[in-house]
Amino acid sequence: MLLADIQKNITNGRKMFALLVDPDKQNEADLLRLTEKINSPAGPDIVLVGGSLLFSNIDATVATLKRNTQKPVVLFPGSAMQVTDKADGILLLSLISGRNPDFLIGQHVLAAPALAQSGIEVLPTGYMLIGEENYTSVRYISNTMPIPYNKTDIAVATALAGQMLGLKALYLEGGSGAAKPVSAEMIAAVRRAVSLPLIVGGGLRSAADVTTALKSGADIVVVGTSIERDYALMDEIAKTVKGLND
Ligand code: 1GP
Repeated sequence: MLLADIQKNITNGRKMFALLVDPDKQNEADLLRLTEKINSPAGPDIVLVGGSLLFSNIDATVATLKRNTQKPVVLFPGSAMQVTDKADGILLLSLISGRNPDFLIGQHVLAAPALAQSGIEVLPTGYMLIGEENYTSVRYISNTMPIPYNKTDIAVATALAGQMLGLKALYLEGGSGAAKPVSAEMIAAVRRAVSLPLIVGGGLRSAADVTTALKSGADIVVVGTSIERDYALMDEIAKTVKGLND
């Protein structure tokens, strides 16, 4: 139970770490090496799978992960094509920072019949793209303008609207491989404004970045690119999150 577990952790003051696996960046051998680390005591709490644009088959990646770990494997889809019933759940992302109807509701309509049949847990998530300094893949593919990096008031109003619309979680996205993560100020302001579980990712490269995001009010941090480059960073980040929880 993804949402129930997240809410329980929040109630207990326990922060979470999600590893993002991009199926294009990990071959079968990489995935097996990665799952050893995922299963270690210093592994992540959740494994997210997805990307803005995929060349490889998400189904195969999820199947390999599910065969090799007990950790929840959750879809983080770039489009309706990235759906498989092999996962434990899905962040059903509505790109509420943008004004592209396809990513607000269109892709969801396409995915809904398969999701209804799959029985996997659906977590309706308000997805907010933040930043203005570089063109990330998600910005190009979604054809939306992100909320400017320093416009905290717009981020707060967007988060509030997402909560009022009944979404169950919010994701502040700096963009995969972003030069700088979402600012501590913006995370803290959104945290003060809404009570929903708050996920923060994009451009988190170190234990220090993760600590800043969590201390500012994130409930879950997502790290992908930096761990793809250096698997050892996973231990460091997991230990940091654990240290904050002890
Ligand atoms: C991207 O938030 C995730 O959608 C993770 O970002 O790849 O920069 O860690 P990174």
